[in-house]
Amino acid sequence: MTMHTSSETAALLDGIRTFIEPAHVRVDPDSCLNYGRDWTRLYAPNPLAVVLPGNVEQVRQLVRYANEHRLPLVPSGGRTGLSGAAVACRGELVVSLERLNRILDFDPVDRSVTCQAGVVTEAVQNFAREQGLYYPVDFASRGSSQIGGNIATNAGGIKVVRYGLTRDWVTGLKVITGRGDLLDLNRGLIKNASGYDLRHLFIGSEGTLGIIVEATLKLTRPLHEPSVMVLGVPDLNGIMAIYGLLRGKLELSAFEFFSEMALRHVLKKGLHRPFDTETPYYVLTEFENPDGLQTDEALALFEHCAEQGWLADGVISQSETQAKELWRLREDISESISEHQPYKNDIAVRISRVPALLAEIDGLLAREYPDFEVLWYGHIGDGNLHINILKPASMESAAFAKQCGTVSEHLFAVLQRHGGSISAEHGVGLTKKPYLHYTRDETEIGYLRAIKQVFDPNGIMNPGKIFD
Ligand code: S2G
Ligand code: ZN
Repeated sequence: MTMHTSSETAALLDGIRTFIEPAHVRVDPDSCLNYGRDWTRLYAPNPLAVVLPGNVEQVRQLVRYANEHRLPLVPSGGRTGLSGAAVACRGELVVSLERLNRILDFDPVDRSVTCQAGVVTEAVQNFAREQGLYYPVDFASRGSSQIGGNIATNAGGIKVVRYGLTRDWVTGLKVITGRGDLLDLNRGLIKNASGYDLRHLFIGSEGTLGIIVEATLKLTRPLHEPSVMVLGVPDLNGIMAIYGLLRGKLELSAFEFFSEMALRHVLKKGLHRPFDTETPYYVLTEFENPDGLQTDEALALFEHCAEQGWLADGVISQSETQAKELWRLREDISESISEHQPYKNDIAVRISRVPALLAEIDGLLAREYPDFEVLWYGHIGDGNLHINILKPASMESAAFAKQCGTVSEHLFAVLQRHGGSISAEHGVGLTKKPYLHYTRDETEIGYLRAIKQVFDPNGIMNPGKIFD
């Protein structure tokens, strides 16, 4: 990374101020701290400056200027990422898209909305609801994450079992490539067999190929009166047996799990147990239940699972309010444990491999982490497990991260044998970069580098993220 003298830095920033308003070229410590990091707390933010372009043309000019001066750029959305992809810790220029925050178009025939990258996820969800439609990509950080960042990490969340990932809902994408070219990709078409679909390269690219500035998103009909069931599960094996039964009978929109240890952290924040029975694991599932017509079926399935010994207790929501309260038991986990600086795993295997993987890693983690609190939760219905190891208060962060990193090698070796991914939805960024080879082999990583070379020949786009 080129280090600049203070006079060189001043000249560089003055050059930017010739095409971006000076008020939006910031060097104050607060801006550098807040815009230089994401939700990981493992890296000291250290950006050269923070720039907030006000339109697509300014983004394009900035990328061209950055190429001319070999100035590394870190695109920045809501900075809710958990792998360090939006961290600027090596003198990069942070490019915040927050001023590009307008919903530009809606077409009721296409059932699509076009918005700028800086629109907050929840604003898109609310806009869709106002049109009588639904944007079905949903997760706990919806109130602060931005559409551009969701696309750059191909965000998943809690409805993937029915609606898939962000990738499945992007029908158009405007990007500024690392060369400073504006590409208008797919333009909202459902069908377009005109060669490589470059849109899908940018989805999940974590800012390493260019900057997403605008997206056209498909919308769908709303869920009809979803009901939520929370089930008390005695052991991990029952979870996927329950899933196999329910998914064939109910229109599931979510199938999540969490451990008793995870639940206790949420309960400490004032929420109530779903029922009196305490079990090692819990399942939270949501299914469409218009006019309550599926309730009898759900209760019959519950009885069957109980007879099989797969569950020990359960509750089904009787109102939208209760459904929301039950969801909080799952969705509040991440925030409830953040004070413990958790080491996060976000792994995925094919659904068919979940039981075998659970059996192998349950023993491994108990053996490797005898003294740490290990929390299990996640989107088990799509094969995605979040395993968070809480840092003991007495332990230094660096020593803790080192020890967890060592255990990760064992965990990822098991994962590799099951054909899994070291990162299901949080991306690779900086935290998972050392382990990328467990999921992508050297030949494949060579192709990733070659693609980056095409879109970002001067290596200014989020350098050091995903791979070096
Ligand atoms: C979740 C949120 C981040 C985390 O709760 O599903 O993706 O791992 C996570 O705490
Ligand atoms: Zn998740």
